Amino acid sequence: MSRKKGIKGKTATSSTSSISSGSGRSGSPATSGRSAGKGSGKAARSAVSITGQSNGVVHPSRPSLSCGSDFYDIAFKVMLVGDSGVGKTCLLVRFKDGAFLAGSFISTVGIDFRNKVLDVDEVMVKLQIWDTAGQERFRSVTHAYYRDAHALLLLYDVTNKASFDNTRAWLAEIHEYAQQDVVLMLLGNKADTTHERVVKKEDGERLAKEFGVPFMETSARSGLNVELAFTALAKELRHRSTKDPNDKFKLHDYVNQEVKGASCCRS
Ligand SMILES: Nc1nc2c(ncn2[C@@H]2O[C@H](COP(=O)(O)OP(=O)(O)O)[C@@H](O)[C@H]2O)c(=O)[nH]1
Ligand SMILES: [Mg+2]
Repeated sequence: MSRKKGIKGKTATSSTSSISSGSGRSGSPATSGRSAGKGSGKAARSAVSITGQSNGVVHPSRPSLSCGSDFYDIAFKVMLVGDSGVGKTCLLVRFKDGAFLAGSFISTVGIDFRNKVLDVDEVMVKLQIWDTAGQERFRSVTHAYYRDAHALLLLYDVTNKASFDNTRAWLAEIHEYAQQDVVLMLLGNKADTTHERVVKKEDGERLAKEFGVPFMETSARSGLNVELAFTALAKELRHRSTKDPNDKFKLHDYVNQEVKGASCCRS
């Protein structure tokens, strides 16, 4: 296992599992196994000794690493991909800040990355979530973008059939450039819409089945399943990192169970 570095960031608390977060507009990720030598967080790095490296997962010695108000045990890079306008930036902002940003400003600008730390079974998991900052409009997302990703969220917009159809092209890119064991999930965003919807939930489910990936519909506007999508990724990454053969966590089962649970209780 490897060690990580601290994060620049400010404290933020969200409804369920997250405890802190930070954000950035530039620079390397705070941590990643492959890039353990680069990036920010020099202060924390110098204060904690490196214990080892494994599959891009960074493990500090206990107690948890601290840099400013951030504490975490392991860190991962998550990337958001999908056509321009599907809601990637809004999803990230909703997850990190609990807010919905309407309008065109956010879609033209985008952000680089945001950090958020989740408590997963008493392990503090830092997700460094990367947005594409607009490159996807020109299909110019660099291949290097995929390379260090531990997890990818592939989004389409349920009101935009082309964005749904284009998930195949995105998946081809992912298969070509991402790490083989990257954690992947398909999200049908803008599930809050009614009249504008053109992609049925069943279509998304069918496609996800064909891809062999977990699926859920989300809404950055209402918050539907946003926390769940990121928490599911964090759980999968955290369980993978333990390398415990008795660890029976299954991302598909977890997502199906949680999505079913949420819809059964909605009136
Ligand atoms: N109704 C609805 N609109 C959304 C949702 N998410 C994003 N949008 C809108 O879709 C547009 C594009 O969102 P943005 O996050 O910029 O997409 P990106 O290009 O994939 O980053 C903006 O006008 C958002 O307000 C959602 O969940 N529901
Ligand atoms: Mg964007």
